[in-house]
Parts: sequence; C-alpha cells; structure tokens
Amino acid sequence: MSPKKRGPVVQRYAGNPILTRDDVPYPVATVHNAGVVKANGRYFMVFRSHLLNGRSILGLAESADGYSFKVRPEPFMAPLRDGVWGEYEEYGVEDPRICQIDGDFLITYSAYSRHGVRIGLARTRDFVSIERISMITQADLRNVVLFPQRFGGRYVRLDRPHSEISLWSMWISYSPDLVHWGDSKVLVKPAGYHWDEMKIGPGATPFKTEKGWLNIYHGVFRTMDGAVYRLGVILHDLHDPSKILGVADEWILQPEDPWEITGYVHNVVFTCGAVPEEDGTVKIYWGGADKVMCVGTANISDLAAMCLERSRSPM
Ligand code: BMA
Repeated sequence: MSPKKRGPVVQRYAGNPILTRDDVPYPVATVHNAGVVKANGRYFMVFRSHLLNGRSILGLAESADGYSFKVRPEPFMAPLRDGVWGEYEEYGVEDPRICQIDGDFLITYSAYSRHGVRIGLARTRDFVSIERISMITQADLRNVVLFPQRFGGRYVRLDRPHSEISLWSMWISYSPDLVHWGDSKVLVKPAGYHWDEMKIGPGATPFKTEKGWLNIYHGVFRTMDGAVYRLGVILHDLHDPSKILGVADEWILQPEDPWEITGYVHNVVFTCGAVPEEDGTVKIYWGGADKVMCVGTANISDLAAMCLERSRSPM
C-alpha cells in the first residue's frame, strides 16, 4: 500500500512575515530568530537584529494575539561594554530563548566575542529591566534552551557543543543554581544522509504535552548550494527529559516562502520560540532567511504522533 499524502504539518500564517526591519523604529538590517513567551494573555517577543555593522542586538515586541506585534521604541538588550560581560558580548548578542520559570523570565542568548561564542543567561520579570545572571558555558556553544520546570530540584537545559570529532549533537545538562552546570550527556545526533545530517541544535523552549516534552529543533543539510536549515521535533519523557521517546523522521518545516529562501542568509527557517495554546495547537515562530519573523501553527498531537509513530533512531 502506498503511503497516504499528508497536508503540511505547520500551517503558515497568511500574514507572514509578521515582523520586519520596517517595523523597527531604530536602524537595523534584520529582525529574526526571536524567543517568544505568553504571559497574562500577552505575547512577548525578544527578537534579534543585525545592526548596520553586522553585529546583533535584541529588541522587544508585544502582541495581544500572537500575530500582530508592536516593537518598543528602544532596543531591549545590547552588549554591555564593561567587565566580564563587555569582554564576552563584544561582537553581539544573538538568538534569545525565553523560559518562564518560578515567576521569572529567563533568557539564554549567544554572546559573541573574540574568544568565540558562549551562552549568557539573563533574567527579566517585567520585560522592562533586564539583569545578567551568568555566562553559563564556555566557548564554543551557541544553542541552549532551558526546560520551564525543575526536575528533582535541578534546572535542566538542552545544549549543543561544537565538535570537530563527533557530529554537532544535542546534549542535556543539569544545574542546582542556574550557574553551575554538569552531569552532561549526549541525547540525539544528526542522522546520516538525512535532512539533519550536518548538525542539529535545540530551537524553541520545550513545552509539556500529554505525551511528553516537545522539543522543536533545527537540523542542517549541506547541499551544493550551501546549507539548508529546517525544523524537526523530538519527544522527551515527562519525568526524565534525558529519555528520548522519539525523534520524528521527517522535518516539520522547510524554507519555502520567498522570504525564507532569500534574505540575509538564504534557505533558513530557524526557531527560538513556540507558544502552546489551550486549543491543542502551538504557535511556532521562526526567522526566515535570517531577515524576517514568521509564524505558523501545528496540532500538538500531530507533532507528538510524528515522534512516536514515525521516528528515526536518536543516535
Ligand atoms: C546558525 C546561527 C543562527 C542562524 C543560522 C543560519 O549557525 O548563526 O543564528 O539563523 O546559522 O544562518
């Protein structure tokens, strides 16, 4: 029996792109790779922008419906100039992920400097003021998402160390205090001659479902025309997120719209945030070609089913 043809897993919003540099009241070249969270019925988006010198800062946009966003007049977070932060953020701050936990919004972001890229952790309670907590990795590490819940009293994160020896894979690490991290182990590796064969990395902050934690990640495939960034899904055990219940074999989103194919870096869809809704859908936010922000929705149960019923081996 031939397989049944399925419709798209992610329904793109007809009004994409939802945010571009034209919506930003200060000079930027791009608006992309935004972390998004919903709190008290409002959506807060922390987005990355390249300045006109090629270095990145973070801006803030707010929305009542998750589609129509208004950008604050001032940038939300720019590299600090002094001390340890000044040293490690000198080349810019990128790709924020927001995690709501214990009444705080924790933001992990990539801090670039002459020493490489590492992850900074900052906290806001009101999306007005922001406080740096700690640099939580060494270089080179660029993608970290926190789980919005503690497990056995410890914070848990997914990370993606660089490696010349092994394929760039997804790891898990634990911390008692958000600052000191350890007990790391590898969970998922890229699959050979597969859409995510070159590297994978955590994308959106994982969210809880009936079947497990859903982790929307990015995978990269190298072609004769350069790399293609797509999105996929992984399901982690509800009580022990180091246990993988399934890695969906097929991607859930690939660059198709003109602003995903062409932009600052072509053929990129890259997520840093997703918002699960009470109606059983999730709003997935992604940067298109490192230049604009887009959104689409998927059924949470479809994503979980892809992981459980049509999965590939995690390693
Ligand atoms: C990755 C990161 C992302 C970017 C992607 C595609 O390595 O730098 O910020 O979206 O490449 O250019």
